[in-house]
Amino acid sequence: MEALNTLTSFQLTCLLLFLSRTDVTLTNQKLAGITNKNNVLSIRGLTSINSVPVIKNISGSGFVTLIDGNFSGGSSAVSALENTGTLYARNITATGYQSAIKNKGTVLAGTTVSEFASTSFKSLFSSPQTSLNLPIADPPTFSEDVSQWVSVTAFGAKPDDNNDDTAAIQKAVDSGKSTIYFPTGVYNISSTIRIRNNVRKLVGMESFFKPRVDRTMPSPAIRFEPGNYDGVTVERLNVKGVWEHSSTQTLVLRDCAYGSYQGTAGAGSLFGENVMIGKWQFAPGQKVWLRQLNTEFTNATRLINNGAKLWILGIKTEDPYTVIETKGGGQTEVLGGLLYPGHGNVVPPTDVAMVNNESQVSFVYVTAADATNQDYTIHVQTTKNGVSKTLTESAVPGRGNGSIVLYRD
Ligand SMILES: [Ca+2]
Repeated sequence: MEALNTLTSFQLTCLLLFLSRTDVTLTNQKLAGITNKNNVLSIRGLTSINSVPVIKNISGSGFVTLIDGNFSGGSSAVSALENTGTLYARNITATGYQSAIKNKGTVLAGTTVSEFASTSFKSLFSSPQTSLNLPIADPPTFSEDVSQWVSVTAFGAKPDDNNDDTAAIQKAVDSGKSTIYFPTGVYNISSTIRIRNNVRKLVGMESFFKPRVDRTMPSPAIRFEPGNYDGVTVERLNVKGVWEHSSTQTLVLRDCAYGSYQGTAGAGSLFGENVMIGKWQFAPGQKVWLRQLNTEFTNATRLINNGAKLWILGIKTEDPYTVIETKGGGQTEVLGGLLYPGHGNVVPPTDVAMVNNESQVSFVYVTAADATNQDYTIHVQTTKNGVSKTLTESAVPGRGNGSIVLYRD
């Protein structure tokens, strides 16, 4: 649990252009737990002990996605959530307040909310006007004695010297220790690093895997192979290459960046938390939970969900191209986020933000655009039983030059 009660509402307003958090507790605020003006918040697991409103979403461009809220101590003179912009809320309980939600000046009766959207879901086919509500899981946690940690430098790896570290890193991986750590700096690799045997955790310190100067990165750069534990966790490691998930183990990527992720057939569950990876491909049957996802640095479709169950809390993009293609009977649920397809440039009108090919999706997101031609013209293209339909920009509410998209099919 994380307490934000030392931040004023003003500070929060300044901090959050795009934020997705889980398990936040707010107590004893004076005016509001969170005041949001224009920004995009995606929150799961918000606890509040306050008499004042928990969230004031005070501008037309403000966009709040909130699931699993438990609010107590409320004043009967106010509602817990005061919305002027766009609000999507699910599974909310408010105790003491006059109601859970006051929407655009109207007090909505009830102190519990199973699902509320201030603007209706769109569908191109006959579908319920709700999110998919996919099951949510949290990454595995474990504690480990420091005696099980070892540095790659103990096996001869040396950061920042432009000499190859592949053999030394592989020796550390195969040493029998379960946590392998990488003191800060750049490690040069020339062939795939195979994560296997007794490894349970890789800990970087914003450390990089890169090829030597004037060499090319091996592919994959890092491969997660079958090992002794149910899961492998990677923290604060930057890999400028392919991350290949080739085991049934659960993989957790936390505060990692660069490259692309590839889940191979039979790959285990994947968790991503605050990860900046541009391209992702998930395998049939995979279960994927991504929170605070930033997909920069790509010039093609960003996420390809081929028959997996993909859940995202808070996505952010820059530049055009398709954001998510869902196919093979996959399921994709996006809960909150900011797409910025123009990034100062014209977006090709043929680009489709979300492609749904004979699969199931629900999306809750907004776009930001600096000019009218810098948004997606086509937000969703859904094909069902061979019939394709599109949801265009003109069919959804505006957000300045951008769009507000709630969609289900
Ligand atoms: Ca080196």
